[in-house]
Amino acid sequence: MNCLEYIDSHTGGEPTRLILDGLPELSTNDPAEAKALLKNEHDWIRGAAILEPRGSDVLVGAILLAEQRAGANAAIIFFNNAGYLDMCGHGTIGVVTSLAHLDLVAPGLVIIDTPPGRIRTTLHEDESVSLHNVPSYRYLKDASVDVAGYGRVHGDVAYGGNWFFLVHDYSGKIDRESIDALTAFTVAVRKALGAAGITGKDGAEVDHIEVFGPSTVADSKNFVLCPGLAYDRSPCGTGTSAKLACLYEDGVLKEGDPWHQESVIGSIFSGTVEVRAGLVIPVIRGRAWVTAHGRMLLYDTDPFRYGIRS
Ligand code: PYC
Repeated sequence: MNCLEYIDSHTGGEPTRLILDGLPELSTNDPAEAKALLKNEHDWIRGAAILEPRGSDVLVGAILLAEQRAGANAAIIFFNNAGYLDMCGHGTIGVVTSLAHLDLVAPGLVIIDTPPGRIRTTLHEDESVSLHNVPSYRYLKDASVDVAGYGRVHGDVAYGGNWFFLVHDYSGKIDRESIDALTAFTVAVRKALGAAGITGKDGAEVDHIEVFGPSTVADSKNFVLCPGLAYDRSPCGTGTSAKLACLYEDGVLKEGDPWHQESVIGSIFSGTVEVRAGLVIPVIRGRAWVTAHGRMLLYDTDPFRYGIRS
């Protein structure tokens, strides 16, 4: 029987499951190499931890590698029900909060290595976490795509640690009552982007779709469709980073200006941009709470020990 030790948290309502122990030995502490190994040789961990019956489509998983490179506090690989993520903002906030709960890190600077690079985070005295994300940028400005049932839709393709399509012309409501309509629209947009061959850099799939509307408590309210069919309960750290990069490039936001992004369920991240050597580094701040710490048991006789796969 395999046994996976995990700790669960949520960041603004979006859950993160950090796998702490029970993992096979990986021959590397390089997160990009570890991600490829996990994907190609040990995908059973993702299935067991995230898919039903132990997980759900809403969960984002994170694997804490047994070893990290010099200068880092931890090395993390993120994944979800659809596959592996490059980076995850809410997940990073959840991971740092979980590591603090386990007394593995203290308030102050916490360095996390991820596949696209090293992330400098700060665990603040008020238990919120801020993270300096990977360099973020707009790749395509005002691209247009014909979306079946909705007509022509315009938006930016931007990178914030994952690839996003930031829709410009959604006029529906962004609230909890509209989640089915928002999901149907964003799924149709993603499908249309794929059919039209609109991608990120080097042909990367644009697998996150983000729509915006007015907020009464922040600068903007969003709905983010994640890879698969689940939506982000948080304002999405990488999605907010992609938005900040576009705002900066449009001259709407200057370096150091504050931005508050509300999620569809009302949780808020604050953010700003720093510019280093011409690169836009979004800084995202939010709060997570630990919700559980336990062990998943994978009996050899359980036909669904590695998840219910379609
Ligand atoms: O916060 O970056 C994020 C994120 C990506 C997918 C779900 N949350």
